[in-house]
Amino acid sequence: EELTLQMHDDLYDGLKDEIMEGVNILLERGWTPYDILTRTLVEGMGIVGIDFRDGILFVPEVLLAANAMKSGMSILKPLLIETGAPRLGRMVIGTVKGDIHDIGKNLVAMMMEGAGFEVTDLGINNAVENYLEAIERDQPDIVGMSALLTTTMPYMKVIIDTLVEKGIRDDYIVMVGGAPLNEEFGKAIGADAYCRDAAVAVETAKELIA
Ligand code: B1M
Repeated sequence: EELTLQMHDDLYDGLKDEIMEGVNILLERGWTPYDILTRTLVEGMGIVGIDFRDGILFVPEVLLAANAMKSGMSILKPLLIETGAPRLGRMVIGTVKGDIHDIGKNLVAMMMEGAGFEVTDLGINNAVENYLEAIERDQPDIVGMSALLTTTMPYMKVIIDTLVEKGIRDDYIVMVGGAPLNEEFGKAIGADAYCRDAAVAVETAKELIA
């Protein structure tokens, strides 16, 4: 599809209005919100990520791309959240301390809500205290953590270790995700599950909560 390629370019160039227009056109063409999300926005951000890594794009450009992606997501959000599904459980999710990447975490939160979970989104840069406070307040079934940096992912273990110390680790399903993580890391830090993407997060949550 030509428009998806165009949208990859528009995202790369941080063209917010064009991204919003593209999303609306694809919706009119009958694309599902999920397909639009994965095939235009997530794929497009993958391309941005490669050139960011290779020093072709820099932070200001990537920020523009991220903002364009967020405006596209804002159109899709109500469509993804809209659900007649019965409430399946509660989740608290946040990006861990030192890390300000939030697009993936936002996507997981949206898809979880769409699947019928009540989600408290703690936002970015969360110290363990933030998780503890939210856990106490909301009594979630699931605690979700996101990290996009190799330097911040170890902090997930700090959070899990704190839950263990407090004797409440087993009261919650702990799920982790983010581009630099893998299955092995999830196991090593004592999480219940590593989730490769938002769809896997939803499936895993449903499985583990049943
Ligand atoms: Co950053 N950045 N960044 N960045 N950035 C990465 C992560 C990087 C891989 C780029 C690169 O070099 N190729 C690299 C990390 C390298 C490393 O650690 N080894 C990097 C770097 C270095 C940095 C800075 C240090 C750059 C600098 O300042 N010199 C800096 C750090 C700031 C900080 O956090 N302290 C920085 C800043 C930024 C921006 C602000 C410019 C911007 C973030 C904007 C925002 O989020 N609001 C940004 C972006 C956009 C990226 C890339 C290009 C894209 C991330 C993204 O949004 N992807 C990224 C490159 C990449 O990831 N390949 C990169 C789209 C999103 C849908 O995917 O987040 O992976 P993702 O989420 C997926 C899954 O991972 C999973 O599901 C999601 C949806 O399917 N998932 C979960 C994620 N969280 C989950 C939680 C769960 C379950 C599943 O819980 C249950």
